Amino acid sequence: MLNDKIRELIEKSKLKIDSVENGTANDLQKIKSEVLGKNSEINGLMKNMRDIPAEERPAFGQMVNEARKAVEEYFAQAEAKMKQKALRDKIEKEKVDITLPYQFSCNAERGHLHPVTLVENEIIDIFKGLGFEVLAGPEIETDYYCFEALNIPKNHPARDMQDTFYITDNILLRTHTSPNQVRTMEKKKPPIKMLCPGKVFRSDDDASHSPMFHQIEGLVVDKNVTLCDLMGTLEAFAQALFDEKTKTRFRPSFFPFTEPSVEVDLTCSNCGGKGCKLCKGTGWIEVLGAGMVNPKVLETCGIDSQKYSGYAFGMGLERIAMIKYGIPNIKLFFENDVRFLKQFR
Ligand code: 2U9
Repeated sequence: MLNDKIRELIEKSKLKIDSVENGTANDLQKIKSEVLGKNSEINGLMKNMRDIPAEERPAFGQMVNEARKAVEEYFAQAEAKMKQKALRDKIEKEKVDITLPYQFSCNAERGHLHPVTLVENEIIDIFKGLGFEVLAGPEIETDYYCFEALNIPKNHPARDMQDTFYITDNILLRTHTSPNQVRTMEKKKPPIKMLCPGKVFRSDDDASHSPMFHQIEGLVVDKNVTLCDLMGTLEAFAQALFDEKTKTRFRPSFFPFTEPSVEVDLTCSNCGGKGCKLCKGTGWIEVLGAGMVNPKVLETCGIDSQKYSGYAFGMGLERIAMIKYGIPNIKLFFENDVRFLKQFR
């Protein structure tokens, strides 16, 4: 049991600790040495031990220890409270309203999206509106996913060393985003309605070809998917990307991964189909490749081609941006000349 004197001492110590409630951490440390330090009253009590009869010493010692513990705990609470308050004050002082518009200084220029990104976002928005989901995949691929699974036989020109950047005999930089559709079909059961944007790599280099460029490919696999679905979807897409007067023309073509295959021309966005320099006087511009997914490809990916059919399409984003903005050379996209880039602000 604590006797009155000790109880009084505890209360006195607590009051001292309370007195620095609004003080600094330094003030608190000063009080600590005053109430618990070498020269504190509590310590002094221990020194008085020899004046106490021997039989009362253990009980007295215990009382003093309990008193010290009570003051120590009270001090620890006060210290924690002070730290919390300091943190709250700091947070309050450093509060930033991230919703406020940025204050531009007069000569700081504002950045903006690259024209290829602008076109990519626009195309993604259109297809999202038609129910497509966007799924990206790896840029480094295996021979199997890039060629074999897509019915591109060993002697096909697309596998030629001239077109493909090989890392090893089996590993390469993808030449199209199609391997990602193969991977998706392996993992997911139809219905599949996906869009795959991304970088692709081909050993090709002139005014309209770059060794790295961007593609967007689409794939739809479900029951009863027909060429009419493909044609209607691409017509809706073309009209959303250019304008509602844009017409589509489907020419027979060949790709190993689609059967039948088509190349898709749009009426020239520059002259509206009358004929100009951009469309070389024809009124038409080739914009997409497409077709019905070859049943062999569906089967390779584990999809029953008796039950399901699909269509696929692909386009080069730089080509679309060149047509849309009248850009004469693909290299302009990659030189990062601000005089060029600034025009897409
Ligand atoms: C799977 C099955 C079929 C994607 C397709 C094209 C036609 C095509 C070119 C356009 C311009 C490539 O960037 S470009 O040079 N693409 O002509 N792409 S059909 O067909 C697929 C894809 C994945 C599983």
